[in-house]
Amino acid sequence: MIGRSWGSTLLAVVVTAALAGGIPGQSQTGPNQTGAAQTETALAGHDHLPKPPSGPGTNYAVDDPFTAQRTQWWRDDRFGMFIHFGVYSHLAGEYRRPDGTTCRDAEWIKRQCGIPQDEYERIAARFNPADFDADAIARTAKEAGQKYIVITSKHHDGYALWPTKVNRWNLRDHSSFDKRRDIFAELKAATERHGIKLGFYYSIWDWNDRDFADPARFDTYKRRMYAQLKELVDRYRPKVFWFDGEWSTDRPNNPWLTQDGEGLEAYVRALDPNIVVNNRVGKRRLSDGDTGTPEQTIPAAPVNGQLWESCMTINGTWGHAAWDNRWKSPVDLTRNLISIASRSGNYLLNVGPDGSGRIPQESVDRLRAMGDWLRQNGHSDAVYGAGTPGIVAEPKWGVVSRRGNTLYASVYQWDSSLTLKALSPFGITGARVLGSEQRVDVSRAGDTVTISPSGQPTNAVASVIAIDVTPPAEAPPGTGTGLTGSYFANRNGGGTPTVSKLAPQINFNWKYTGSPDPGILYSGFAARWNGFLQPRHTETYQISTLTSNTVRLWIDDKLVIDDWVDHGPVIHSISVPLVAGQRHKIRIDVKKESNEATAKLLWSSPNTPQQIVPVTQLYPAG
Ligand code: JFZ
Repeated sequence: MIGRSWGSTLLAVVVTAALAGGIPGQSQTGPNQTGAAQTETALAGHDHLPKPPSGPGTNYAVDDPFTAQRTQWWRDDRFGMFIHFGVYSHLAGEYRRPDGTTCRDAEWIKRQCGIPQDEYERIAARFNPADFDADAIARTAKEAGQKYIVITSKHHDGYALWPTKVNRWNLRDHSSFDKRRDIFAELKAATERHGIKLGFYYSIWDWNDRDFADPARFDTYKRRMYAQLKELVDRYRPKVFWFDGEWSTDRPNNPWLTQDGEGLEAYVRALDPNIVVNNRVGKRRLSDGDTGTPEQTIPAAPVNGQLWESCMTINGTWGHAAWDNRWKSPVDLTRNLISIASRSGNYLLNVGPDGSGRIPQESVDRLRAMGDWLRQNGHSDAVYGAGTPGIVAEPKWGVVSRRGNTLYASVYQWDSSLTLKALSPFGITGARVLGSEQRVDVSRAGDTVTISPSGQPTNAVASVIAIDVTPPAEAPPGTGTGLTGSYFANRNGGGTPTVSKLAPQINFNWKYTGSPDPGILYSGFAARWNGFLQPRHTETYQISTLTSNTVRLWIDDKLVIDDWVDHGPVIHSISVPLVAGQRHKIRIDVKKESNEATAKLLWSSPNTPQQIVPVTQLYPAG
């Protein structure tokens, strides 16, 4: 993540420096208490926070996010609105120092421009988003085709946008805003009215809390954070928690560790098991949370091993900056959305309301243009509920998404002859240009499919050609019950297994404190799975292991993945041609020596979006 383009040289330099820090003992101490006084009484009401499971026998993998009912909406919706809003919005991106010089930034302005705490608190005291119109925001999202909203509940400056009882550093207790108003309650009601889901960004890194940077007092901070998250869940029932600020840095020092992520993720799931959690809950690894968070960038292909969502600015900054006129064009923004959907990702597109609470008109205009494209000719079918095509490669002239057995070719560079490379055999029963009566001819030679539209493009952003396909019949679901699991209370998998039991799926996230069985300590163990794997399609599968520590995978007695050196969470993938219905011998060995343990077995194929290998396709040994 580090060093990715921000579209702003200034920010890039600044943030890289910030992230490269993390030198202990360099944490800034400042007069940071006045407006933020966390009294012990404030915590008194939060003594009974949920206690998530942990310890031997715990598997933190709650389900397969690729296929779970819980994540279905998120996988279908594809397009969300990110909102960065807070005290910094009031400055509109510019701080005038007492000596008359100015400094520019956005949501990092307090830190990057060195605004003293007492001064930032005076600025907060003037913050008055009186024009915050939740209904208008929800309508703007709706008209754009955005299906969910993720708003900053607390950014790095620690300022809460809801009336938290944990401290007074919030919009009700420290602002010029109407004390009777609660903008999150307003947004919750408005999003519900318009059928939009609501989620919260929450920064772990906190520049304000006096206990944050002190490792000795960090647990006290964590309790406050837990209490705030419980408030957000109890009051507003969010569908998403989008964590941030999990990285190691200084000024103030960030003591957050992967161990803390284990606890936080389990805690959030204990608050509400249906919440979709991003990977910054831990340390942005494939084993953290449900969703990957590429920032200001679009992956060239589906992310291997995790659901994903690209978050991007609509200009160049997250928080409102009046000077930032680097507005992306509606064409680029719309194509970003289509391209992301064609790679099975989501697009979380940011707006930064100004200090009065209004989304800048330039943003509203661009969002409306995106909605116009989606509404026109039924283009939305190429996006919602659509994902990677699998059976064709991404062409040069645009992108192709797939929903069921229809391919949607979104053409950026129109031509009377458009070729597609087939990655597996399929038939074609028809093709049409959405919003046009023109004839579309389809011909094929080897693995090249040529689509020849007879007329003009229908849209300058992207014209969509729908192609109905018939992939070869798949085998019916198997009758499998899982692999035979052998679990050893030693690190080399020697001797008689301590525990033997069926593993319906290989979908384990034991992390630090969990283990395969209450009788097996997390300090070190080994696991082995034996049995048979049964594909449903005759095609080349990609089989992947996502593991921490070490892994070996054999298919048909052939060692195909061999990583016996202690490692962090990594994914290894191999390609194997398989035959529908045939059973292939499979064996997986993992061991845990220290740190975390994860063991997942995934597959994908041209006609199988990536998923944890389902139980019906796994059979026990013998
Ligand atoms: C983080 C925040 O700092 C930023 O203000 C914004 O909220 C964004 C969505 O998320 O930005 C980051 C975090 C980490 C890196 C870059 C930007 N990084 O590791 O390079």
